[in-house]
Amino acid sequence: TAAPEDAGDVAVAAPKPTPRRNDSASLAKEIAEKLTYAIGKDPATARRHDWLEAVTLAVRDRIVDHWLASNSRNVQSGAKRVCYLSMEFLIGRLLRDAIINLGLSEAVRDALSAYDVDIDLLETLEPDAALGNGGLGRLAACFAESMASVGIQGFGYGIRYVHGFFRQEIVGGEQVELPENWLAHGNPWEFERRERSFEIGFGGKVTTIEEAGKPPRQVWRPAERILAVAYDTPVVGWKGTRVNTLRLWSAQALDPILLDAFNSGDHIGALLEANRAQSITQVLYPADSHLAGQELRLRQEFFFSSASLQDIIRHHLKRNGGDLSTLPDKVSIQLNDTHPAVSVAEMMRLLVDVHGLGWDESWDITKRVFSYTNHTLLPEALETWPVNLFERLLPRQMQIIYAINAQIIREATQKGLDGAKVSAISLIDEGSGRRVRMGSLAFVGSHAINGVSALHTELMKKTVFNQFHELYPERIQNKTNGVTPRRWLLECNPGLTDLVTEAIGPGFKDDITKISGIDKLADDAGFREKFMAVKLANKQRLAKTIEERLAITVDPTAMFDVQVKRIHEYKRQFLNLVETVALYDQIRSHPEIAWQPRVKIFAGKAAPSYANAKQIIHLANDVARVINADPSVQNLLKVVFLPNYNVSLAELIMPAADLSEQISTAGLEASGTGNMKFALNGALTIGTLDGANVEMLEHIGEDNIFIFGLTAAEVAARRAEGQSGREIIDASPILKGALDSISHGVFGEPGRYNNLVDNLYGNDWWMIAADFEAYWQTQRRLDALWQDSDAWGTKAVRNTARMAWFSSDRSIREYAKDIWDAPTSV
Ligand code: NBX
Repeated sequence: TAAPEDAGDVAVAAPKPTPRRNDSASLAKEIAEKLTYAIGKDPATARRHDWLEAVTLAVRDRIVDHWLASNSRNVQSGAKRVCYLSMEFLIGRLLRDAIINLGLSEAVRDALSAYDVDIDLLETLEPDAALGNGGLGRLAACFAESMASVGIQGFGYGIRYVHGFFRQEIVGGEQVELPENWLAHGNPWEFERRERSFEIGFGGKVTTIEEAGKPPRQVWRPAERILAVAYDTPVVGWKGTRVNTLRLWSAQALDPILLDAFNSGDHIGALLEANRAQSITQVLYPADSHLAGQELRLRQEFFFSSASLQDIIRHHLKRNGGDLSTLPDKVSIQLNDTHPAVSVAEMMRLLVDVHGLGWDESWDITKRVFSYTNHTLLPEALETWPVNLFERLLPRQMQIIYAINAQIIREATQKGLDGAKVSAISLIDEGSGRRVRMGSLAFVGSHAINGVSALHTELMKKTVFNQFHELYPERIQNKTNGVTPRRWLLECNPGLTDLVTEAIGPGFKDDITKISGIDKLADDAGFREKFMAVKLANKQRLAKTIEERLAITVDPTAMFDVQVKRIHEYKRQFLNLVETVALYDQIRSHPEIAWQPRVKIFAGKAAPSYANAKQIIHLANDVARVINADPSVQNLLKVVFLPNYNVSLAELIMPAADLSEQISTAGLEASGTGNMKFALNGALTIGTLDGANVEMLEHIGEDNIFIFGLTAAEVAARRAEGQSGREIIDASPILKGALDSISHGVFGEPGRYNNLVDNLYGNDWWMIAADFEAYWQTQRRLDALWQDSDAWGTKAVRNTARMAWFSSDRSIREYAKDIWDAPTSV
């Protein structure tokens, strides 16, 4: 089906167009031309959306110049390709990212000012590409950008969801989920590649073919076949030196027309078939912490895995004289969590059944090609699929999984493992109905398995993958997460970027480690004042948004205390809310204390089926409503829940935070990446010794970060003892008072929050009662610090100065060196 991307079927020596020029006059002229000839609008009557599209198309032309150049460099260098397989790419808006990375900010601004059009305003009209749930999806987006920026031949593979992560509205204090429709006005960033499409099968039978003189072969004859069509989006790296490709697959009926003819007389039936095919890529599953378990989800996983592998193999065969034995030298495939783990079985099927390689050689190739990143230890989030569902949908892949399992168990028994240990490494969980363990499949099919922070990696070795680690001690390694400093500093915080440039020159934009140059300025009163003035301006900008969206007036000089992330019990927004209520009580009963004005800002989405998380959102809104209406605390405490948290809102919030809440129950947050974005933008962190907070402490220094609470080991010990929260609550009047007002109806009907509160009296699983006192005291230390604005400012500057290590460029270079063996700077 596929035509090669570098050689068309008509070879014409057409003149090469001259690359686009980057001066504002050329841009202005082209933007007007796009408006007229690509969009068909008269500049005199064009709407803002038309201008946005015209600017996007003009910028896109410049991207395409770099893209084609990168692609032909790829062909010439033959350097190793890194394929990042992820169900989610939470990329957000792309226009500003492209403009900054191409160095076009000034030129675009000037070009548009000639027409009296404001680029900042246009940028806000672009819809967010919300093809992800949270940290995992955003990490994939940061990594894609970093791969282009550090010069890796990177390929992102994922799904082109028609509907991304749902839009959240708050109605009567509660979350309401509405469909998201990012493609409603078309998507100028994507290029449909109809010629790049692959058949994907489901169901059917496996038959054994016996031919004289040949070993028997297995042939899978799927009952259902659909088409995966590629949509390519360019990924622009820093300075545009390299433009990589994000290839997202869309499901289509194999042949809608034929189908139509086949069903002649039954047009409706034929269209239903087409719809059924398309349904695979209609919507992103919005659950980030427990498995959806639906058949459609497994279909999505297989669909994009199979399409990506077929594409990778096709490309390799074309470039390498049809020799698959060299695949591991030329390609690395990173599995982003277990969502693409079925790839291990599908790769084996493609190598053995389709390309005729032997089993052992195929297994060796598979292990050398794949590596796998784990993002969670939460047992309820570990993916498993019922064997019977798997077998019905993917009969050949299930056979292969059994064969791999037999081989692994043989290896283990040879190494002397006994019964219980063997069942721990089995790919089939025999416990609660037979289920395929996707984490185990990903593990055995990979040469490297990584966690996303030092602590998380150590816990992986001790818990979920304990037995595997004993068997294969060299496989697990750590790769601490990072965030791209382009989006999370240069783009979202132009004020701070200009200030740093003025102070130490622009070199930190090319190499973020140079930002440590401002460390010595932390004690310079003049610099500190400018730094805090930038912060204040960012806070004013956020205050304006809060006023516009919620009609709540907040004082930009108050401490902005922020917790934004997915809503989850382990992330403990509830702990923050209990502290908020306690503070509210204390402010009213102790007017003699020098309370510091605070604005508590929350945002985040709950999985639609996660009742407790939805209760936490309800409580946040109830608490906000009551406190904001109480004149007795007016200037000292405000509470804000900003609806519909997404990448764009994060870009507004991160630069405006004074205090970053990273307060998960220790041992449960694999890494966190919001923690990094806040600190890079000069917020101080209040946090537990969890995930990457541990490493942030090492880099930022203990004087500049506020750590409290139980350690992961202490949490594990307490859980084992099954300690209840009752004693702690009864001994703490402040905590007890807050919990009483929450359950007795101060913030909504009495009893509404009984479930949340009763849990604390019971086994306090998330250690909210256990950590409350330490959290409360640490917050009061922060109150004291806030009064000393010089001391606060010094710490804020040091945070920005010392966060460079948490750049995703560093993470990606580590992956390239230790896991992929792929060159950088190509
Ligand atoms: O991945 C997150 C972790 O919770 C963070 O600690 C970590 O920083 C981040 C990047 O490594 N995990 C996450 O976001 N998971 C999901 O979004 C998810 C989505 C679908 C699903 C399971 C988890 N089925």
